Amino acid sequence: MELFADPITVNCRKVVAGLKLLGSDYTLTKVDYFKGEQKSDAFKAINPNAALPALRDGDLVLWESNAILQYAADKGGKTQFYPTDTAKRADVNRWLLWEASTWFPSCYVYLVENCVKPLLGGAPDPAVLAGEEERFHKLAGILDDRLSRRPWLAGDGPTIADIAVAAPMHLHAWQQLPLAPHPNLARWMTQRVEQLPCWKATHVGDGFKLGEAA
Ligand SMILES: N[C@@H](CCC(=O)N[C@@H](CS)C(=O)NCC(=O)O)C(=O)O
Repeated sequence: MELFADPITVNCRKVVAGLKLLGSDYTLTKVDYFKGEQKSDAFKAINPNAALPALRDGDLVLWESNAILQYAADKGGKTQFYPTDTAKRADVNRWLLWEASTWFPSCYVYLVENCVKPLLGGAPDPAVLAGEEERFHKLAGILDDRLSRRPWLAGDGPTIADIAVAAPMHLHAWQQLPLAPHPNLARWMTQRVEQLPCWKATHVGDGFKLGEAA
């Protein structure tokens, strides 16, 4: 499998960490996000959305990070991380869909305002951040409630759902995500997800610096 990605971005880090969790065999072809290489004609022939990541496996060309995780898990027969039991799989699928449609867009506001804008010489817009607060706390509250009763989002161990939902908050300190009212969510992130070898190996630090976590 050939993965086209820039491991500093949310959805690429998600897939790189997920493939490591799954033990998948793949090669990484770097597409430089900040150089805008995802917008090149060559890359748009692979993903017409001009967005990262994408995967090629023989004749299959796949985009959408969560679809890539589902495919890699099924291909490798990794039922521990993506169960085949109908109800358990539906539970994981629910979190994958919710992450892409609902959770990522909310966390992304904090990433753009508090990380990307200052890095490019701008400043966060307090009105934009204030406007996101209510939605963020509603969504974080859903996760916090779920994680008050279980160590991982779905099942007794980590699944691709944990990797997917953690990715949009991967820079939570630099993003200044308001996690204080959500202790179960914060604990899951810092004491569960961030302790996984696949997460440590794909560490992204402030300033979008790559390198193994301390
Ligand atoms: N739903 C897509 C979202 C992909 C996406 O938005 N990727 C970002 C990087 S995390 C991107 O490349 N955006 C294009 C751009 O900003 O030019 C997925 O999960 O793969």
